[in-house]
Amino acid sequence: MIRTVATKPYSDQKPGTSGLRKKVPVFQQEHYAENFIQSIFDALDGFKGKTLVIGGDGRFYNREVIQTAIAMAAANGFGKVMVGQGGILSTPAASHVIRKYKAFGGIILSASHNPGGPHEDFGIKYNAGNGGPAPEKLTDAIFAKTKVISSFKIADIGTVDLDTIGTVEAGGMTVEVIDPVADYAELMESLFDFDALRALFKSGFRMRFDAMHAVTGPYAKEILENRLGAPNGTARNFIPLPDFGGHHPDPNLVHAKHLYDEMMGPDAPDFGAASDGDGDRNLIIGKGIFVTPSDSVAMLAANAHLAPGYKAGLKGIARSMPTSGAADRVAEKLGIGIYETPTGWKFFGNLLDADMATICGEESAGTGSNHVREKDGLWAVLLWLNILAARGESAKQIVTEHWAAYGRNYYSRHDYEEVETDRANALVDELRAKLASLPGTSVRGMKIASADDFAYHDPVDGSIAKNQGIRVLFEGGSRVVFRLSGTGTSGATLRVYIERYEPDKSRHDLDTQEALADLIAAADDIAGIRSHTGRAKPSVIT
Ligand code: VG1
Ligand code: CO
Repeated sequence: MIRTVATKPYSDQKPGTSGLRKKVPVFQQEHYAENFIQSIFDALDGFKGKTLVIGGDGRFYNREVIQTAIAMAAANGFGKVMVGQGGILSTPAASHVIRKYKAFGGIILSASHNPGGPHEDFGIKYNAGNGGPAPEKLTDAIFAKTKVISSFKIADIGTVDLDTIGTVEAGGMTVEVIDPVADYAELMESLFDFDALRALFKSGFRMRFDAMHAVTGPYAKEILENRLGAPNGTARNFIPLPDFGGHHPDPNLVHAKHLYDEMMGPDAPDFGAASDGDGDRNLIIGKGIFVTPSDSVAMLAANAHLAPGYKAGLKGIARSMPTSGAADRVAEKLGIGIYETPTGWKFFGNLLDADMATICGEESAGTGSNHVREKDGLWAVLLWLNILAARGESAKQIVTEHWAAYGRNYYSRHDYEEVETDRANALVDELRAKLASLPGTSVRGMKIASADDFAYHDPVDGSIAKNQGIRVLFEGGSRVVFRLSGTGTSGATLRVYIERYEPDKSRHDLDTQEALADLIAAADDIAGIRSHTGRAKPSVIT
């Protein structure tokens, strides 16, 4: 039943910020997915007879690759596969299932916030037994295997029925099709005060949750409407579609503009939220106020003790380097540790496992805690709801009170998408070459205090990750950060992160782009963004 199939390596299977992401036609090349999956198994040790969790965000090509992964898991000697019904598991739910059932690890099929469809994006990533994305050491080992692979193993087991919950035998291995929502919903119920949330909705609290035709639809329907009693229609676009209805399932102010407009409108609901393709990101918009993800992680950390799951307080907070320093001020006030990591959730795993951090966050709309080892979109939404219920205040009140207490970190990210790779690399190379000469010089009247290429020294395992983003820090704490995206699938995406701290309460209601105008201009002066990219303005501003 088990076949060993000869294959040739592909040279482009290096995992990025979050797994391997490519266009669907790339994945459809002969043995492309098989090569990568076999390379994952080849880089692992000791899984014979153990359990592998498999699930995806439901995008185009999900079912095909799931069948392949199941047949290859059987051939490689796994004892059991647990797979979400219909091939569905949100990223945080997969993380939870791996942990709850003590699986050896999991394969998550997703390209997250990238669009889906026959000509759009697909992705594969491996999560380890702690439920978290493979650390760099493992992704490097997987990449090394992809370069030398000569065969893969697959079992002839026919097509597994992914739609019927239950257990079947296939190729000497057990396949259990599980309800993708049940375990996750139960976990949320253990962390948050569901009675208080039911009472909130009963009192007439109105909410909009936009699942963007991506994986969180069934989760939001079950938790918000069925369990918490929010009115029918609270969850929008809740049926996962293989092409996300033709949209980018990226919950930001560009791709979820309709939600933003509704929340700023005259008859706005009390609270608006959205999640991305694989359910690990969150967009939070209160009635009349957008909450930046960097602010959101700070505000959630400051108030987390109001939710039952966090009433003992936090051990520490971790944020990715480009995320604003708002969370640092909360950590300082709470007297707990603050950790600054490179971009990508895989860097939080060690801190969470070592119980050094309880809440983690990224400026890209990712927030999560030690309940799983991934960022978690609905979790962030439920924690916000729990805080709103406990404080009896609006999101806007909570945000403005937070700024008054801690000061406001004006923050924005400018993305230049699909820039020619050579031009983007030239920008970065040039910038790197002049880093040493920048400190002490002034741009637009602002003095540069330091400039470097961020390197992370993991305090738990001692590993070092270099070249994780170029930072230019000004006197007074303002900064601009430059890095190239590791999740895009065509050309290069330049991300420019801009931040300025404003302690003065009377200056907390400025327009963000205006408040940052000097720094935005300085970023262009320093890096020559326009001349290098040939773009007059960013493609996306968040
Ligand atoms: C982006 C974000 C990063 C996030 C990653 C995965 O990476 O900036 O913060 O962890 O996407 O998110 P990059 O390398 O493109 O900047 V998800 O929701 O796409 O898995
Ligand atoms: Co995602």
